[in-house]
Amino acid sequence: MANIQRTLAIVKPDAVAKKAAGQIMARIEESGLEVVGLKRMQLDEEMARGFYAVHKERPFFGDLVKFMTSGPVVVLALEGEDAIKRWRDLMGPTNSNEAPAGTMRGDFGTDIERNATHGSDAPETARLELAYFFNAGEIQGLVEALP
Ligand code: 3AN
Repeated sequence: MANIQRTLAIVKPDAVAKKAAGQIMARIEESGLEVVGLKRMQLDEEMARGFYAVHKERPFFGDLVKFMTSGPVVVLALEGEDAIKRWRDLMGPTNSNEAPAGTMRGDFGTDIERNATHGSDAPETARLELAYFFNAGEIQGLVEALP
């Protein structure tokens, strides 16, 4: 049975600054995933802290917030069969130093912090993360029944 999902992708400030957002979107579309929501925005500290709240006790939290607010991001809602895993596979591992060529993090990132892209890791986080950035009506999904 088809497992159509939505997931949140973020083109992080490093990749936007490198003008890689278009290439990243092209690769998403070539992979067969659909971009069903899209906005470019500057995160403020409150937005970034809230988004990464699960990491707030981690030693890298302050740096992460600083990086994510260092310039504009492009936030995307993706839809397709197994979209969550497919987008994470396209991104590659968290650490860009370990990410193979051909992956987003391998090709456009620098290290574990400046790693070019974000992707939700599970259906529940995808729902929460999409709702964090998109209002009702800002996602034009192909599949009616999805939240
Ligand atoms: P992923 O984004 O691959 O799911 P998480 O959820 O473990 O990875 O981490 C969230 C973000 O926090 C990462 N994308 C990365 O930017 C940052 N991060 C994770 N671990 C570290 C670390 N050890 N040092 C600096 N930044 C980190």
